[in-house]
Amino acid sequence: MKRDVSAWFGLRSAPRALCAAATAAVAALIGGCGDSSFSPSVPVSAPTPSGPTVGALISGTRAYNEGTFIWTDYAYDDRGANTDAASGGDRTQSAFAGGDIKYPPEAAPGNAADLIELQISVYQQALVVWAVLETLVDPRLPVLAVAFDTDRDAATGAPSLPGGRWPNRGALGVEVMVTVAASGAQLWEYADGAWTTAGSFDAVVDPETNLLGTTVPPDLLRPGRQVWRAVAALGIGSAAGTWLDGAADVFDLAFVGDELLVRWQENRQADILAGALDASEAVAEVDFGRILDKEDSAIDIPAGFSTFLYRSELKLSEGVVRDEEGSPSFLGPYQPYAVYIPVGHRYTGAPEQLPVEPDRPEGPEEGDDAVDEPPPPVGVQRARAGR
Ligand SMILES: [Ca+2]
Ligand SMILES: [Ca+2]
Ligand SMILES: [Ca+2]
Repeated sequence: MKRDVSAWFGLRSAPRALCAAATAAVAALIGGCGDSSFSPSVPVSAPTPSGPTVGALISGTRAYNEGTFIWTDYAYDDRGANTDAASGGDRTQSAFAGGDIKYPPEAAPGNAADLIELQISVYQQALVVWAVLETLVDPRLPVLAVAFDTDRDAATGAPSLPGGRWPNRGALGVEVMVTVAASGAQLWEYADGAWTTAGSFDAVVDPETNLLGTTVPPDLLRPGRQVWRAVAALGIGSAAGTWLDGAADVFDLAFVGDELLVRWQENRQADILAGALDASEAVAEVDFGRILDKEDSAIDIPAGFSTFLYRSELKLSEGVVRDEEGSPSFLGPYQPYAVYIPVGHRYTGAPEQLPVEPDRPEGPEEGDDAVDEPPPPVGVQRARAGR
């Protein structure tokens, strides 16, 4: 479902036919978008993921899943930059750690820019980007940017994303960026020290499935089988504008993993957003050859606690709502829970029997006839991860 948000942004999504015309015109202007055998055509639209998530939902992990590169984010880590760190507070202290950015009142019930899963795929040579959000009530709010360092050289391209709301430490080096909002999707290019828009096309922002995404017309950009470095940020739009023009905040990043099991697992992300940790910590390599080959990679998670996400079937109101005492209720469908992987075990995604060594009763020593037949193991059924 796509809603008219022209009252907010003063914009209206261009009709598909107009987008096609604009796309062809831009392609003719910029040229060199890929191999010369390709003819400009009407933009394609990849099917909307029905899941809407793909794969096991394990926070802080990357995987290739049968044609989709997936990043699974942490839930409720949409707390933006650690401004305490930026102002000299000790970020190793819990009082100062983590993000400090609050949603404005017009973003009620909050949690409006909380990435759960980012999916990158290819459909008929076109780059496809989908984001699943924890909360998507007002389609005017979320604004997603996925930027690519196409030459895998941080020294070339844009050092930062537009808007200045992420004062990153270390250059991102991104050449192109795809943005998705209810007002439409755009491809941006960085050249001669400035970002410019290379094309506008349709976006999906769906409060029913909590999905937002787009298919980039292949006339404008085609990843082929290249390996690109990627960075993705989620913020909001307001009546004054979006985070991409500096008028609102960035709340969440993709690809920042290895978070401690404290707060909302956003300490590293909040320091990256504050410029206290290097931006390269928020970059992932995306291998489009592995996507085209429909590779299904294993998720390697270390022994110890990992955060999994459970998608509730309950239809709640979403957002973070506080009662009269100020106690919050977290009403999005994706609920985090911790899973402990014992040392010596690997997560495979399949149900597993964990043998438990029973207390050996007093009795015959090993080698006696009575212990030749070992007792059956006590089975512990470990729940299948994800859905
Ligand atoms: Ca998140
Ligand atoms: Ca670059
Ligand atoms: Ca995040």
